Parts: sequence; C-alpha cells; structure tokens
Amino acid sequence: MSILSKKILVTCAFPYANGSIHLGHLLEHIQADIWVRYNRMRGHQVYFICADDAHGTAVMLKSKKQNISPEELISNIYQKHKYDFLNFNISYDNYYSTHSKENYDLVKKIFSILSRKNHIKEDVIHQLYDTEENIFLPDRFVKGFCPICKSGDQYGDHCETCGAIYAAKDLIKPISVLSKSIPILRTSIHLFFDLPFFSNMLKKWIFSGILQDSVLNKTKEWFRVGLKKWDISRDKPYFGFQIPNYLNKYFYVWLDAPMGYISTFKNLCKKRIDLDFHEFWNKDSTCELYHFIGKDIIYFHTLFWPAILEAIGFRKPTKIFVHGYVTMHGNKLSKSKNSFMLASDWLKNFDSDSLRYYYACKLSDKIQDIEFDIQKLVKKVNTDIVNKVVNLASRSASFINKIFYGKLAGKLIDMKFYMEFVSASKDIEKYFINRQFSLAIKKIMKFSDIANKYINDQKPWILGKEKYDQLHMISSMGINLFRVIMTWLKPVVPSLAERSEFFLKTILTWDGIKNPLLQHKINNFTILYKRIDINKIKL
Ligand code: NOT
Ligand code: ZN
Repeated sequence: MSILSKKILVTCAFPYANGSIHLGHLLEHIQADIWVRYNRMRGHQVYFICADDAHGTAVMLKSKKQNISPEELISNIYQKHKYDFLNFNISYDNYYSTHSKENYDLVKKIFSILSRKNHIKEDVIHQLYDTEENIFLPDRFVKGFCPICKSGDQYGDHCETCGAIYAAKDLIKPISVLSKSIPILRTSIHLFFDLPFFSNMLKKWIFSGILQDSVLNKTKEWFRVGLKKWDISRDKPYFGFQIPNYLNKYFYVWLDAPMGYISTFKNLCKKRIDLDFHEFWNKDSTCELYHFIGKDIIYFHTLFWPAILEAIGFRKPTKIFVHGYVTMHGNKLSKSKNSFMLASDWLKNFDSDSLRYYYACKLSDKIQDIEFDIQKLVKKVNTDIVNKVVNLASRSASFINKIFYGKLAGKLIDMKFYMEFVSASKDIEKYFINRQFSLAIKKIMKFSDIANKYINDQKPWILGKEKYDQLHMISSMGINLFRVIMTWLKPVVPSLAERSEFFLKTILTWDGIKNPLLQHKINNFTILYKRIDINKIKL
C-alpha cells in the first residue's frame, strides 16, 4: 500500500424499492464502481456503499396493488436489486436498506437534535386530498392542466410542455391519478426544516470547489430565488418512519434517505471491526466522502443534506459527482420500453463487461446526457475489446504456448518501447481520477493500436526456426503489452480482467507493469471474450 493511502467513503444514490434496476440506474453504479476500483488499485482504502430507498407513497401503493405488505415488497425488491448489482460487478462493501433499525434510530436522533436547536417549524399546508382513497396526494399523483400554458395531462409539480414549476393545488381541473376522482383541498399541520437559516453557510460551502461548474450554476439559481423551508413530514397513510410525539405523521422519504448514507456505513462498521464510524463522520474528519448522483437530485445533495450535516455537527461531503441521464432516441431511458432495458434482461443476451465498457467510453466529468445505441455498443465492444485487446493476447500466445512451453522470454527486446507504454499510465491515472473515462479509454485504445501495429510490423509468423530467439522476444513483448493494457482496463471490465489474470498467471496491479513479465510461465490461451453477434440476439 502506498504511503499516501487515503480513506474514502463512496456512495451512489439509493434506488427506490418499487421497481427494477434498469440500464439508466446502472450508469451511475458503473461510473462509481469504475472510480472505486481504480482508487482501490492505487492502494486507497475505499468503502463503497448503497442501499434501497424503501419508503414513500409509491412503495405503499405498489404493495397494495400486489396485495402484500410494504415490508414484504421491499424485502423482495431488495433481494433483486442486490443480485442485479452483484451481477454487474458493482463492488459494494455494503448494500443495505433505509428501512433499518440503524436508520430509524439515527433519524430519531437527528430529528431530536434539529428540534432542540429550533430548526424544525410547524406550519399549515393546503394539499389535494383524494376522498375515495382517503389519502393526501403527492404531486406525482395529481394530473391536470398547467396553470401557466394551460396544456393538459400535466403532473402536480411541473409542466412538461412549458417547464413551469408550480404547486399541485394550482393545477387547473386536477384529477387524482389513483381514483380518477376530483380531489379536494385539505389543510394539515406539517413540520418544516429551516433551510433558510443555513443560507450563509451553504453559500460558502457550494463555492468551496465541491461541485462541477454546471452544478454550481444550477445551485446558485436556487439562491437567487431564495431558499425555502423544507416540508419533512407526511400524513398517514404513508410507508415510512413515524415521527415521535406526532400522531399519524411520518418522516418524508427524502429526509430519511440521505441519512441512510450514515446508517448504511454504521451497519458496515458492525461487520468490519477495524472501521471507526466517527473517524469518517466527525466534523474534522480527514477521510474523504463522495456522492455519485444524477442531475435530478442535485437540490437534495447540495442544500438539504449539507445543511442537516452542519446542524448535527457532522462532516460534509468532499465532492458531489453529478452525471446526466441515459437517453434513447433522446428520451430518458426509464421511460423506454425495450426488452433489454432491465439489468436482468440485459444479462440474458450480453455480459456485464460490455455495458461497463460502453458506458466508460461515453462517460466524462460533465452532466450531459448519454445516448444509448445498441448497434454502436456492439460495434465498439467487438472492435476494441475483441479485435484490439484480446487479439493482442491471442496472436502472441499461440507462439508462446506452442513453441516455448508457455514460458516468456528472459528479457525484453525493446525496453524503451515498453517504457513508453508504462509512462502513458500518468495520463490514464489523471483521466480516471477526474472521471474522464472516455479519455482514458481513448488513450488505452491508442496504445492498443500501437501494440498491434508493432506485432504487424515485426511479423513474428514469418520468422523461421533460425530466428527462434527473436520470435520468442517479440511474442513475449506482445503478451507484456497486453498485460499493460488489461491492467489499465481492470477497473472497467473486471470479469475480462479476471480471465486475463488466469491466462497470464499473475494479478494485475497498477504498479506491477513497471516490471515486465520475464521468464514467466503463462497458461494456455483460451477465448477471453466472445465477439457479440447482434443477429443472434432477439432484441
Ligand atoms: N431514491 C432516490 C431517487 O431519486 C434517490 C435517493 C438518494 C438517497 O431515486 N440518498 N440520498 N440522498
Ligand atoms: Zn405549461
């Protein structure tokens, strides 16, 4: 382990426990996992956590529909989510749930601190109520005409036609999505977190280099409008944690979800006795904390979350890494209906590395959307992984295996050439650490081309018996260059990396490539990656 080893906690946003993991979710988990795996390879102590976001109206209604309890629903979905992430090699140290004892204990404790410090206020709200279903309607459960542009079929929070943001009660001719009845306006006393109190602290914090430029700009806009107190309570019926001393009131799912970052880590500390919970969360912690999130939940992470952490005397995130959506023909992927969109469906036809590689080719440190194109994915994987990377191993291994009993040569034929590869690591390191994965891949492919050109130019296949030494050294060079390339790719395509390690009979480590494999016995070459035949796949 390097002397500069850091302790790092990394999180992804918690998927809701009311639906399946699809390729849209996977972008974030793959992005974070590549970053985590890279940092681990560099010798840092990285703890990577996530959980199911188990509460809220949507979960409650879904369980009702299935005629099971919400607890049963979230436990079924939890198993599936966990399994999906495992199958995509997302290397979580802990995958937990917000519906846990640790989380409830924590939420109650935090709430009592916030109340004691006078950060919780009561206020009366007017909300649409469905008298047939006997339920206050969340924004997404009301539809009507936009109060601004008058277009129909709009949800209660914003208009998809003109982009206006409004309150559900301002919709014209509102209809309950649940019962199709006309809701009435009802009042209720709700609890609010006093976000404006933290304005000055937050302003300072968001300018301290923790956000990407475009995220900072977006956050600045909210300050311009002025921060508003945040409604953290919901009335029954609701699936969530009950608020102590308030009859029939529950914490809003978005209050207990971020706290799940803390409680999931706390749960991990129970399993790993070497971990010190306070070392990571104390105000003056020197450990690093990174949140990977989508651009739709910036508000919660740049405003509410740091304000709550400040209020309870905990540390704030080191950085927040925001990404865009996955789109297909320009639409957000979660709305598309292709048969391979679910994580589990993807694996019926493809492997996990293909998706990981494709996303890596597309990912940058920006929050632009990423257009998903299955034809391009197949082409990219076949061209890069099969034709360039794996081919380098197979064409060299055939000589080493057949003629030299699997043993590599005792010295490198061209050390300078090899060191050009090793030196390229510097740029690749920079790209990985800055989440510019597409640039990393570009550079790695450039060097794969150089390596293949080297073999093409040297033409080992025409070297006869009298030039065995040369043949040995050239093919050993090919294997060593393959090893360098696979080391760079290891965070991106862990399954292929594992097969390559078996073939090379060595563990791929970031610093290991400084010393080429010499007089080293490798295994027989077997197919490391199968070309994808799109015609054989039913999409
Ligand atoms: N379930 C939410 C969503 O938008 C994300 C919750 C993020 C949880 O899918 N953690 N926090 N904060
Ligand atoms: Zn409108």
